[in-house]
Amino acid sequence: MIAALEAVIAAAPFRHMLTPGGRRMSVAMTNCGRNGWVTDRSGYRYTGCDPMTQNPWPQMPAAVFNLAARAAGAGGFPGFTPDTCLINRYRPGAQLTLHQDKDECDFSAPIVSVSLGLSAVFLFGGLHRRDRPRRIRMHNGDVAVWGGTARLAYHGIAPLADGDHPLTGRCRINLTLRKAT
Ligand code: MD6
Ligand code: FE
Repeated sequence: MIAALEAVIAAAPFRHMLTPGGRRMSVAMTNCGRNGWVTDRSGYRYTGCDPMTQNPWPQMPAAVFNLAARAAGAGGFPGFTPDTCLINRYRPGAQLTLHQDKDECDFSAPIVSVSLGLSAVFLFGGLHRRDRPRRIRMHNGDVAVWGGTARLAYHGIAPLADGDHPLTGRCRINLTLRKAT
């Protein structure tokens, strides 16, 4: 998995995107698959090309697609065909504030999330931002399948604690696979 991702990252390097409000995200991101999630001053959206290189996003490695499809099936969502894989890199201190994933066209498809490297605390809230989130530790190799009534739940990642992981060094990598279009 890591070897396949290294080729993706060589073609579409990690970058810190800007929120629509102009803030630099602490999480560095890139994508593979037919669509890629981006944010800048004009908002959140999916694009077919990497705005940094103008090239189409690198193909989704088969190992990544197959893992996601298999995990979704095991979680009760057979026939998942993700067309996008967002790759998030967290260094110590990086975080993702509470948000909903709602830039996709079809909320009947689940999301599959794969955690690699350093552990993180996943904040899993409810359908309203004010709902107090549960804290769930995500470790290397953990896969979360997320859909149905939870598809639009608020969630985030608490600031990453420092550490050193044999697979990734001083970072956590998260893959978030979705059906965007
Ligand atoms: C992360 N994940 O784990 C960020 N979104 O680094 C997400 O924002 C996420 O893991 C929707 C469903 C699953 C996720
Ligand atoms: Fe999310």
